[in-house]
Amino acid sequence: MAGIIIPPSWRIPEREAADKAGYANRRQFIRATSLAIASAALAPAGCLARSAPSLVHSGPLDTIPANAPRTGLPAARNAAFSVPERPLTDRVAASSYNNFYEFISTGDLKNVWPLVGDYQPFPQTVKVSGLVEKKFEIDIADLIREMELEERIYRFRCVEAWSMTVPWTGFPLRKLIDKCAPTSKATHVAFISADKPKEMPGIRNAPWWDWPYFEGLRLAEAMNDLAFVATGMYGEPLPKQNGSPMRLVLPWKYGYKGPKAVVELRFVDQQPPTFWNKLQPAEYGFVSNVNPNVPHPRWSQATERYIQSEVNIERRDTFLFNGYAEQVGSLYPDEPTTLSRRIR
Ligand SMILES: Nc1nc2c(c(=O)[nH]1)N[C@H]1C(S)=C(S)[C@@H](COP(=O)(O)O)O[C@H]1N2
Ligand SMILES: [Mo]
Repeated sequence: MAGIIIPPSWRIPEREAADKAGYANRRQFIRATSLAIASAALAPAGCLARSAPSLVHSGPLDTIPANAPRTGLPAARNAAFSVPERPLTDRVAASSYNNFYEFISTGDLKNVWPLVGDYQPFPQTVKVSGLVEKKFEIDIADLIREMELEERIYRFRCVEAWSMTVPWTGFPLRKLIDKCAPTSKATHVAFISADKPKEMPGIRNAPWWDWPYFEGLRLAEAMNDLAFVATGMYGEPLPKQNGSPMRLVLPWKYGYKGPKAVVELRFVDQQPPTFWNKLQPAEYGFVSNVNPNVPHPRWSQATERYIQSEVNIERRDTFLFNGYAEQVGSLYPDEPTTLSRRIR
């Protein structure tokens, strides 16, 4: 199956791709291999075979779930959120160069869309738990239909120093949090992603990782006007590989702070653990604001590869808070503004 997918020439060469998985994969491979060998003896035949996901989608834009709600689409653009200094990323590029480790754990890490065939984002529910007035669980399609949708154009910056500009459709995270009614004891909110090993080959093939994906924010960060729940992009429902049925977009933070396929919000009274921080604390902090002054231990963050399309990739300067200092700067009085080695 992999043989028929020809990686486009714009894919970043492996030596440049500062992938987050590389290190952890190598470190954990040995553990995993011995584990696999040990359990192979016990498991029924076939259980550990790398089952190939079914190739039911013919292209990266063909992965929009047929049963995704379309109420209110295309949503009106909110002119307060635009990116004047660069053009939009081509939508094929935004849906064919992705990070979504639930689907992929080895090989061409960014080529997620051919592996999402078995994933059924709808129906799915989101659970609201922890320090809330009343715990509840609701159908995500119902939630999407109920919210007033808007479109916002945001800069998007991955910690691996590539970036895009994406028109997201969705609603402010604050509106969802208001619905959740956290109690006065809640200081943070944890987000938990879908855990569907039968539909997600990356979870099956890397069972030693700490699934499901989990992230978190201080409540004040989550309530900031920029924090967005995306349920669509480019005027359509989210393609599966972009995080259907709903994902967070926090444009002033590195991409990994925005979990995809969120199925639980848990309100807590202390800083929650996060997926990449737990795997690699020396490289991925809890705060993780985009900051050209704070290099990743293995590469600079001063510039980024701006992916406008598959054939148009430019080197650009990275902005403090990804260009959103005015909106979020006051939340981070100690954010380094000169060259620093501090991981936050
Ligand atoms: N559940 C989950 N959410 C995730 C990830 C992931 O692997 N799993 N990757 C993160 C990273 S590293 C980035 S850069 C963005 C990528 O979003 P995109 O593929 O839509 O550009 O999703 C983030 N959210
Ligand atoms: Mo990322």
